[in-house]
Amino acid sequence: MLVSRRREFLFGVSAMGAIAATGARAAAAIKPGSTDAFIVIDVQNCFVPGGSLAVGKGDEVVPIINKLARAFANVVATQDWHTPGHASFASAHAGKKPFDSVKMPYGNQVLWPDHCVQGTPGAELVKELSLPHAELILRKGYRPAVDSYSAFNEADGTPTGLSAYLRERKIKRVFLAGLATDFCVAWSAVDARKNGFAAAVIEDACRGIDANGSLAAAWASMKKAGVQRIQSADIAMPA
Ligand code: VGL
Ligand code: ZN
Repeated sequence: MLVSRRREFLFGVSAMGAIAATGARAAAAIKPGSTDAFIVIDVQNCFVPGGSLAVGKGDEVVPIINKLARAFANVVATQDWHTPGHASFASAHAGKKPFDSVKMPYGNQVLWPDHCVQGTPGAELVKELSLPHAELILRKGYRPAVDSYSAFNEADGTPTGLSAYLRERKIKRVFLAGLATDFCVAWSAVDARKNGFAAAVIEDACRGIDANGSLAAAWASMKKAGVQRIQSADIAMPA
C-alpha cells in the first residue's frame, strides 16, 4: 500500500481514514491550512483563446481557480514575463517556426510564438481572474537567453526565489493550477518536489497545450516526482 501511505504523508491520516472506512472516495477530503499555498500559474491573456499562444479552453480555468482560491489563506500567482525577442521565441531563430526546437546551453528548448512580452496587454493576468488576497505575483522568464517554465527554477537551474519565499512563510505543501498543464504547471510542480515541498496539481483547474504527446509525458514525469493528481472537488470549500 505504498500509494496510500504516500497519500497519508501528503494529505493527512484523517482524510485517508474516512476513505478507508467507507471504501469510497471521500469528497472534499483536503482542507487547506496555514502551511498550504495555492500557486496559480500563468493565467494570462496570451494563453487564453484570442491570445498568441492560446491554450485550448484555457479560459475555462478562471472561474474554477477563482472559487478554489477562497479555500486558501496563501495564494501566489505567476506571470510568464519575456523580453522582446526572447530566446524562447521562434522569431528569434532564423529559419525556425513555432513548435520547432533548438539546443540551448541549458538543454532542449521548444520554440513558441511571441508571447507574454513584458508590459504588453498579452502578458497581463486575465481580467476575470479574481485573486484579491494573493500575496505574491512572481514573474519568470525575464532573462533574454533563458526560459523558465517553472516558477521555482529557470531552465538553467537558477532559483527564482519562490522556494526561499515559501520556506520563510513556513509553507510545506503547494497546490497548483493554471496554464499550461504540460509546461509551466508541470515543471513548477516537479520543481516544487525538488525544492522539498509536497505538491498536488488540480487537474480540472488546468488546461494543456499537448504538443507531440507533451500532456501524457508531463503527467508521467509528475507522477515520478511524487506530485499528486487531484480534482477541484477534492478541496474542501469554506462555508
Ligand atoms: C508556457 C510555453 C511557453 C506556459 C509558457 O505557461 O505553460 N508554455 N511559455
Ligand atoms: Zn513563455
